[in-house]
Amino acid sequence: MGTRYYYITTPIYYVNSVPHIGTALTTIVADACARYRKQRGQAVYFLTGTDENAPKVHQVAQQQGKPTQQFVDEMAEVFARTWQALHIEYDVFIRTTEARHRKVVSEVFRRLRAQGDIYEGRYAGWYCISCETFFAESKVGAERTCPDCGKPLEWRDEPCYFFRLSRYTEPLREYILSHPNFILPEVRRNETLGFMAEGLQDVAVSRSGTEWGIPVPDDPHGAVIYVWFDALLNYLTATDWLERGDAYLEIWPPNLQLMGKDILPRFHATIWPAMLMALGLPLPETLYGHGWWIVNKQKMSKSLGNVYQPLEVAQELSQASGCALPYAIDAFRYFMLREMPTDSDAEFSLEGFETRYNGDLANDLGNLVHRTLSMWHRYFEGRLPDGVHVDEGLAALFQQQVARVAEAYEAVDFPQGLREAWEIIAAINRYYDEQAPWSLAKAGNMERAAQVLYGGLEAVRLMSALIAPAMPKVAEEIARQLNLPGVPQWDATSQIGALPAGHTLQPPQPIFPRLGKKGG
Ligand code: ME8
Repeated sequence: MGTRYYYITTPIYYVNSVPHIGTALTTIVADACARYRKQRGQAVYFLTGTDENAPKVHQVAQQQGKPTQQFVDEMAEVFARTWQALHIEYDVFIRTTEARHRKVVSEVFRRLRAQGDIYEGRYAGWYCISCETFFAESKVGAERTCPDCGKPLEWRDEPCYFFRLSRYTEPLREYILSHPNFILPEVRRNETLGFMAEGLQDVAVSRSGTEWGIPVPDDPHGAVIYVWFDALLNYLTATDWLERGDAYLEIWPPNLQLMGKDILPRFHATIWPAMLMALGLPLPETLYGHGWWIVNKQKMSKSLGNVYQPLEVAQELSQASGCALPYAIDAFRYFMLREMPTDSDAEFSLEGFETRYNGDLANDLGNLVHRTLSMWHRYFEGRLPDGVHVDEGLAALFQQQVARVAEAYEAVDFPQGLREAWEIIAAINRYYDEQAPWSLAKAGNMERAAQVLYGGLEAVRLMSALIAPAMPKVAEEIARQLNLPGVPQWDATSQIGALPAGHTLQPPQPIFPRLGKKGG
């Protein structure tokens, strides 16, 4: 077998609405994980895409008076372009309307039906078209509204195919209990075990009355396959499982599948692994479910008018501060990761974003880079003299922080990783205050001034490496100002004092202009 890839996925997003800060969160976290792995020299296969076969997608296309295929083509383009604009470096953008995906889904359906894991029955119950889910009479109350989203339900009574999920309750429970990293963070693992406590019920995996979707193979009633059964298989389609013999094992199984908490217990941590068990395929290594962004303590929704779009947020920051757009986009990525909801939900607000921008980016990071390079130019004409090295205490702190950042990034804990990285900036600010390199230079103690500024410069070089998963364009710009050929690989962070005597620096250029006070 050739290269073994680190396989990382986001969910595929429904195309009935535009990308927002919720879908951007999952995608940016995935991108940061992918970039971190690449910086460590690993081969990465990063998959994202769009979920296009849902009846609600068809419904919205009809409301807009567009042929559904045209609508999904246009929306897939909106998603792909948004992710590219957010500096997302995915390897494959999959769409569930692709022929190769339809082929995989039909084949899986056939195999599971042939082995008795899919059987024919009848479903009578209340159906939520928005959640694509059936609910038992006991769950819907007198109002007949969806227990999940609150929208009105419709009564359905139809022949239906079922996936024998109940059969996999015990094997799955055992798997979860014996693989502590299978579901992260731990709250999600507990939620999943709670969800399974009374045993999993067989799920209806076909739908009648819609022509949009992947047809159930050889079905006399013209049913289509349930959109979740279809959508989950995208992760397998992307490996060319049916086409490449054993070569798909270079990619399969996924190392890290990221998603929000809402689609973990019911779908990714139960139906999905059960489908893979039924197919005899290895299960993903880790399913990670983050929390949600809430706005003013409420769920984002079109009707409340509190849905934020990532590019608009970044553009506003760029206009208000004068920060170049690529760096404003990186600032947005930084905010998503620094404040990322992990275990619980987190509040998103423009004020919170602006505070982080002014504090962490303009005052801390931007200022460190700018004042360090300025002093090198002012006192040393931007050229490193002979004999400089980093003070011992500082070098030890750098090494400790780099290790802590790596540990947090590996655990998908970006808030923690970035906090640890910012400790380096805080340490240099203290170091400059204590050592006052400007006074040393004024007093003519150039040897010591160079020594102190060399510590600061190393911090800048390390920061360029440590922020790269979160802010790739800013990292490149810092590397350019340092006159490095590119952002340092992760290995280069273990070597403290890598910039040699004689190395010259580019003139400093501000990256994050401060936002003025409101109205000022
Ligand atoms: O669920 N905060 O697609 P989707 C954080 N097509 N995350 C949020 C969020 C918020 N306010 N709102 C949504 C689907 N998300 C299916 C997936 S995969 C085989 C099929 C996250 O377009 C949500 O948790 O509804 C999930 O990870 C993704 O956005 C869902 O997007």
